Amino acid sequence: MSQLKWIDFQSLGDDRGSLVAVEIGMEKAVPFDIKRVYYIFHTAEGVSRGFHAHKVLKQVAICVAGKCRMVLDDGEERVETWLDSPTKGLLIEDMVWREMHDFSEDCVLLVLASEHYDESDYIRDYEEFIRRVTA
Ligand code: T46
Repeated sequence: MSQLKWIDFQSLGDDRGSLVAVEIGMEKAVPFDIKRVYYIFHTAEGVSRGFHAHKVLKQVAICVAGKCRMVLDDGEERVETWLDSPTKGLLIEDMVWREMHDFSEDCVLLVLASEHYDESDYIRDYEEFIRRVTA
């Protein structure tokens, strides 16, 4: 994982405040057709989430409020970053292990997903993930 892939969303702010629009099928800021949107919020203090990879699913994670720390691991390299901007999306490709830590109390993590929910797409065992990416 040589580089984190960020997507910058234009802020359509004015003196009333800010607005970000994610349009599907227009400028293709998000490099897949979005089939699902979910958001993670009210994460209890000290709780970490994720700890899995996806076989096929690609996602873009945007912290629309607060912040959390994202760890991405492609089996060769482990990198981490703070998600703390509503105008920056982090692309999470398939076959990348992810962990989310240090959620602020006000964190709302919005995720755009390329596929519908499918539990069979998850690899929740790190040893199995490593076996698959190094096979
Ligand atoms: C990911 C990270 C960033 C559903 O029923 N539908 C859904 O679309 C999702 C995302 C989850 N669920 C159910 C499955 C579990 O019973 O909601 C429960 C919590 O899901 P999970 O434990 O997988 O949550 P996280 O925060 O560990 O992971 C989630 C996504 O599942 C995952 O794809 O990449 O956020």
